[in-house]
Amino acid sequence: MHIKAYTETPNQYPERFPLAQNEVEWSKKCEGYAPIDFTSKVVLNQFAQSGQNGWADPDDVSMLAREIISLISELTFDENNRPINPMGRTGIAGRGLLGKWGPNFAGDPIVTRTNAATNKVDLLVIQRKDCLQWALPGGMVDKDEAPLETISRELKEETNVDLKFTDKDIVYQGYVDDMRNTDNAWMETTGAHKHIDYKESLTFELSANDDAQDVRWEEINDELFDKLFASHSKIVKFAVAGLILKMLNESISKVVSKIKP
Ligand code: RP5
Repeated sequence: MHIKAYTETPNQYPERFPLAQNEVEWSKKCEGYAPIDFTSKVVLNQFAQSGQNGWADPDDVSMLAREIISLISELTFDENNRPINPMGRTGIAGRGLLGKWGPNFAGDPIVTRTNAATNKVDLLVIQRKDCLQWALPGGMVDKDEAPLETISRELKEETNVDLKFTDKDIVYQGYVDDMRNTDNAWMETTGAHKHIDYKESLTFELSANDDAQDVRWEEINDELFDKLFASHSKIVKFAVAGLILKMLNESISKVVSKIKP
């Protein structure tokens, strides 16, 4: 846990409190654990400017006008009523670059195609402007927005691809090992998958916009898994497993239909 958070912390973050693997779980002892409390000025200014209507919570949790609920588990709170990261210690307290106390919800589209030229499965990826890493074209859930709406909106904004997603497309809901995570604020996402016909994919007019500086199809292989942002490889693996099962089922149905009684 916290592999990316620990090894790829954003530049503006203070150093994370050194933790051994067996000190991450809150139930395990961690002698003298004293993480620096850090919330970015960007986050504090956002609340100062926009109040409860902006994307950032007040720094004083007692002023929160909402309940803090996670997709993962029931949350526990510290002596100052701040939510505690259910996946364990991260070495930094506060919210870092994240606006919300507790889970910060995102939506991630996983769009794949079987490349007729290579016979391999490709994934639609963007290059993020903030860290230059290749990633799913996802983003934060806006106020009063359903995650499936976020997924379509972010896909359109970052790649110019227009697709609608339904509950049946959801392949992942849970924690994201994101470099911005802290002991009191972390990412949770919903990932939804669509496998597109190759000919249809050729009609897409790909264009990188918003938080993306590049967009392209990349073959799904170990090299891609090694470089994808945050937990995106794990989310794509769930989608690929579902795709393989679907293809297997279709092949079995074809064979069965040919068997004469
Ligand atoms: C990741 O950060 C999520 O999986 C999602 O892709 C992304 C949302 O953050 P922004 O792209 O809005 O920075 O944890």
